Amino acid sequence: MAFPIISPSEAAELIKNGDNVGFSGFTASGSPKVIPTAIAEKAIKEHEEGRPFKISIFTGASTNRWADGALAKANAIDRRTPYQNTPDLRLRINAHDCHYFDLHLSELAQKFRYNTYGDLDVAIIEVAKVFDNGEVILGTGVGNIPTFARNAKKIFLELNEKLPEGMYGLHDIYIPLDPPNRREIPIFKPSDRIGVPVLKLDPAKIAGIVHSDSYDGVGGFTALDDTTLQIGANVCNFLIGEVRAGRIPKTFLPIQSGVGNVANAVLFGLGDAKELPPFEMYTEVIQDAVIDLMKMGRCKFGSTCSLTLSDDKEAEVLSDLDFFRDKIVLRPAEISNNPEVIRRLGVIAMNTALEADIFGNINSTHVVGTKMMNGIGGSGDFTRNGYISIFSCPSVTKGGLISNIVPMVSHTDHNEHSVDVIITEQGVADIRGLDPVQRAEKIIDNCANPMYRPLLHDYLKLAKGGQTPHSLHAALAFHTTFLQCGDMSKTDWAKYE
Ligand code: 0RQ
Repeated sequence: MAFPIISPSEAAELIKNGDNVGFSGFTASGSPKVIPTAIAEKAIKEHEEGRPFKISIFTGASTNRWADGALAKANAIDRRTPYQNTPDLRLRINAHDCHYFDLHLSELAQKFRYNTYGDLDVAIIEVAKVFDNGEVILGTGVGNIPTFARNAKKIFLELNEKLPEGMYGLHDIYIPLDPPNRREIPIFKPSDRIGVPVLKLDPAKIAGIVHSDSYDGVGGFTALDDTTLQIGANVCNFLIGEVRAGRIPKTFLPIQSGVGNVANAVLFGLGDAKELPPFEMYTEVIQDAVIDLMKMGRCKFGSTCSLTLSDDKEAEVLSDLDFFRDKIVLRPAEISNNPEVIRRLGVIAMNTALEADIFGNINSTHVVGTKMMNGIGGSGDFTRNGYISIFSCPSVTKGGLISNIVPMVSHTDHNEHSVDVIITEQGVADIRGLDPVQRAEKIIDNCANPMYRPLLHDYLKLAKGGQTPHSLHAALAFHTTFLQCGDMSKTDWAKYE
């Protein structure tokens, strides 16, 4: 069956104000590129002519500057979930121009299958190859597209010239049965394959194919510096200690790592930690550092939802697929992030905090408690279910004006019950088995920056009450002081005594 070849603007014309639209991909990887830009252009025109035009966008995770970026700039996004990271969309969300709801990434597909958010009008899918029977080879990120494609009334494909047909075999497409008929998801090691290498679409739904020709446009990482290198080294030393003590088997356990500069530095550190055996990953994103670790033989296998690579690294992988094909599997988000599988495999979960409090609660999403940064992403899926759950971050931000260790987090994403270890460049606080006050002493002494340690100890003296002492009056004083004068270190406890 020959599918119509259309232009991005012809596709955009078929998308209506108020539509629910599902995008392929996970992070910028595998996200559509040209149709969203055309939708944004249409939105600008509609707005100029006085007509409303906004769509709701459902994804695997964040997307890219041509999708979230362009559509946010055009103020064309009504509802959005589950994770985002473009500056323009962040601005729209915090200005309430866009109704964003943050969700654990593993949950969206099932919620769609039960119609929680209404019908899906359109799915836009980036592909490497379209077969005449409607089967497609997906791109560098899978996300929730198997479910979106099943539910959508109409499908547009973006056939990206940069993606070689040799990607065949990287993907493992599987949709579980839903409750009450759900069976075990039969993954017993990261490399187990349980599905099929192609996504089968209903040919009758394919409304058109649009050509595109660009890499994913993943932003580069900030160069490693003394702080991030030290965080990486501290994480590795902690893991080595766990293996020596027999709390992690000598054969090691699969690793998950979040996204961002800190996560990249932690992965870089694993390359040098030769006392740790070559390891496998059961994770949601594979960043540049992992590709280097695979080439060095340090990372043996990666199960992931996406290859979140800078353009140069993406080109390197796509031109050497024979090397990578037996080392990588790309899965849908509800499988890469599946709590059942994460718990079964004993995944070592490593995610990044904006701030941690002295009792072990984590804020990963809200700057000073109110401004959405990116979203929880998969950090909750992995943290709650990991064998060991680690959070890392620098001890201070903005040259020391912000302490990332605070008396009470200004927003809670991960609570003390799920967090095992907090790591900064200052050191490691293993808080397993400690009561709240013991945890506080350890986090302050081992993780807080020396310039903030006296203030944090003084807070503990001020704090009163039961098992978890607090001064509810003073608990957010670091944040209110920062909002008043731009420097948390100016916090004055005398005002709260
Ligand atoms: O801001 O860019 O203006 O300088 O936050 O901070 O140190 O570069 O760290 O790139 O690793 O991102 C938590 C945001 C960290 C990310 C977060 C400011 C800081 C800087 C970024 P600038 P860094 P990273 C994977 C799983 C979500 C949860 C998760 C994230 C910017 O890792 O989104 O892990 N995680 N999900 O200056 C105010 C503080 C701050 C602060 C840092 N305490 N207060 N600003 N910043 N700490 C994702 C997926 O599932 C796909």
